[in-house]
Amino acid sequence: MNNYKEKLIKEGYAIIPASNEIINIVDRLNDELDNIGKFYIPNFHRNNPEHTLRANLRGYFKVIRTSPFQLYEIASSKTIRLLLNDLGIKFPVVHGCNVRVDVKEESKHQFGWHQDAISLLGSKSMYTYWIPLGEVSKTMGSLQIIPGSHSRGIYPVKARDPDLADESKSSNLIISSEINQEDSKIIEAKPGTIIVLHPLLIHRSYYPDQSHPPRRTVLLRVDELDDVEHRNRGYKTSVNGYNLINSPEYESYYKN
Ligand SMILES: O=C(O)CCC(=O)C(=O)O
Ligand SMILES: [Fe+2]
Repeated sequence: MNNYKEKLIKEGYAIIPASNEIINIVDRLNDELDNIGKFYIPNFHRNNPEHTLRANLRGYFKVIRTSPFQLYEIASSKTIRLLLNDLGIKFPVVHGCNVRVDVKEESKHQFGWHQDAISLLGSKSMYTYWIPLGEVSKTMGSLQIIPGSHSRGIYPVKARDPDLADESKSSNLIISSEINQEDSKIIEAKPGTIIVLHPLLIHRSYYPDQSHPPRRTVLLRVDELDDVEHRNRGYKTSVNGYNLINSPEYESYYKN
């Protein structure tokens, strides 16, 4: 077993360095996001948070979230295919593939401490592939994780936006108990790096204290159909409105 798989099993995450293929797609995706931005702000600049903020107020984010073709190029890239194969995913299907653009001024979009599987369900190997489109760090914004937390069970949750959806409907469930941050880690990575997150790893959006260039990322999630326990439970995922609150039969599956 090579290093990254060992890390994924032991610590619940792994960092795969950027391939030339992904870097090339990321460059074109960034250009596309700029070009769409220019429909909203004529001199749109990707590093100016004020531009993204103003564009978002006029609907920019809704347009870019799942639309750019380059998103699907990432999902179907050789790099991702090889990685899925190496991770032992036998029958991969896309659960979701979307862009985020985060600016600290829109802190309501900050996703607090959570475990993805509770909101999204899916197979035990439905990892999240988190791909920054720019540098991520403590000063640029990133993801904060608790290494090893994926093997500490399922945490109690509440809805992040109770006015939008209650617990049984929400796909944004956050942990309601206190989280010890002592052993947390802020991911540092270059554009095109693939950060693989175990579905039970505790993590959250990390926004720096000071203003920062918009943090652009791609979130790809790939489910596994060749899994008898997932199949027996009806292949439930958030795509069809399921989460762990309305589908508690998934609890015994995740606990095994
Ligand atoms: O990208 C982020 O800030 C957090 C997103 C996330 O954790 C998720 O959508 O599951
Ligand atoms: Fe997440």
